[in-house]
Amino acid sequence: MKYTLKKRMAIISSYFEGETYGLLGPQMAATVIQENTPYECIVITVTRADDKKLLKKALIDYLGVERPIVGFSALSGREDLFSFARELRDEGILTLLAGPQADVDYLGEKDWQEHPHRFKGLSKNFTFSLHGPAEQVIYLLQNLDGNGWQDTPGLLYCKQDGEIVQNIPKTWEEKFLRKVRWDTIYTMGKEGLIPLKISTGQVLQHIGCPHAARESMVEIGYPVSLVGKNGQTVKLTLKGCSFCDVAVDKGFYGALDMETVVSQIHCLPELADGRKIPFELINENPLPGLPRLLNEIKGRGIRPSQINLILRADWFVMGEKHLRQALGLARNMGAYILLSSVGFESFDDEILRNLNKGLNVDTNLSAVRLMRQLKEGFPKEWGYSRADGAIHGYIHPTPWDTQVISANTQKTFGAYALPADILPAHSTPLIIHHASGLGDWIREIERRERVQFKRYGSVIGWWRPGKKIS
Ligand code: B12
Ligand code: SF4
Repeated sequence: MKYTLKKRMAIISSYFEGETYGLLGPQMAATVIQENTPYECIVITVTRADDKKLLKKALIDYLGVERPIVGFSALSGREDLFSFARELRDEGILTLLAGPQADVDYLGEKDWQEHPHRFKGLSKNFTFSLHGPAEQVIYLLQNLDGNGWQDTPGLLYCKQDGEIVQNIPKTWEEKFLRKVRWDTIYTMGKEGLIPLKISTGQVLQHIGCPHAARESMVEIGYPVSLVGKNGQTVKLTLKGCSFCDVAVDKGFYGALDMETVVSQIHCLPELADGRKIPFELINENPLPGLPRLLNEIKGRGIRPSQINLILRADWFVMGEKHLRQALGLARNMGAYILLSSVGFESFDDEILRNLNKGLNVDTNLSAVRLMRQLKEGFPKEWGYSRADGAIHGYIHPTPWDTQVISANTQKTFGAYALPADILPAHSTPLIIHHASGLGDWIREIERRERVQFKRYGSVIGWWRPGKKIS
């Protein structure tokens, strides 16, 4: 790659081998940095298979000598990347943890000081952490000389005595969410960094999730691995699904205005025929506004090729009328709508309750019926199945699986032929991030039952019965 003479910064993100999707959060942050500071900024995708020695060499070649800064974002709990950050920090590079969960992952798990088996946080791996909107980094980069950086909004840093200081973050400002440069993303080639050509992008319409705006009191059952505790529960006040760290990280800020959304769509790269590349609309309840969005982009001469939707089953069923209208418009515009992921999560009511999903099996099955019906009416414009490229959410195993639940679930799978088109090739095991609602659930069980569940970095290992404390 060719380098300009500007100061340079890179953002490292976790990635899957062979993939070609863009990374909206890190790429939006890189855009904000390039447009508002003297720094050139690229995003480097790193898979588990990438050789860290080669990566370090490529990174150092890119950064040059002038105060190298490396940001990290969306690391998916990868301990290889936590160690890589620490290695860079120990060699004098300024490392910055940002993006979703940056605050709680830097701080560590609740009360870890009194419970040494808990996740201790990443304050030794990163010089700073920055939680919240990307534009906060502008102040940080402008004030690195002297002590001015200490006032950066959203900044977390560790004082010499080990105390962590946490500044209040700024709120989201739409003017910084309008532009994304999609050509800033790189991958490791044999000789060093090479540009990654992306084939799918993302467009942000909702920050956070409306389900996370509702507070509810939930009773979550004990894990079946704790023998003899059947029927016992833990009462918690939760916002959103109990496993979801987005609910905790972002809550619900609301919808972005139409101009902001259309401006992001405008930024997407084009296919050879001039249509925009497929994009995922980040909005858990997009159907009520979808016909208007399609009309807006049509009116401005933007031609979408494919829109991927990620939805909750209840909002999908409720939005049928709007979706039919949107599919009519899509037909007219030559566009395709893919229901790329519905978070079914389970086909058992007790498990759905423990996940605080806010819906039941009947709603999930109504969604399946509607998905299939729409294919009959809109065969060319509508996709929903695994064969169409959708990966619907199915969380399994969970701490609440019993033989009875498994047998009933298998019956439902058979009765509704779910393996044919709905179920993903592999289920996702329940992951308990330490800062999710289920993190509080498992810590309460540890307290009551005097047991300890093992930590795997920022994730709590619910799958093995806890070790008894004497
Ligand atoms: C859309 C989405 C996807 C898309 C696109 C991914 C992307 N990052 O663009 C797809 C479907 C591909 C995807 C896949 C996965 N995702 Co995803 N995804 C999301 C989702 C719903 C929205 C992300 C987004 O674009 N938000 C909008 C942007 C604008 O907000 P943002 O990311 O917070 O970024 C802003 C700031 O945080 C900041 N910022 C971000 N990075 C940086 C870096 C620096 C240096 C600075 C200064 C600022 C900064 O600037 C941005 C603008 O202000 C989030 C949940 C959420 N609501 O955030 C999960 C999320 C990012 N995904 C997550 C995960 C785990 C995954 C998967 C591993 C899931 C899986 N098991 O397959 C994969 C792998 C992703 C990967 N890294 O390879 C986790 C990441 C957890 C973590 N902390 O590491 C999240 C937070 C969801 C969750 N809590 O589980 N995902
Ligand atoms: S899992 Fe989905 S529906 Fe549940 S709170 Fe998180 S984003 Fe919202």
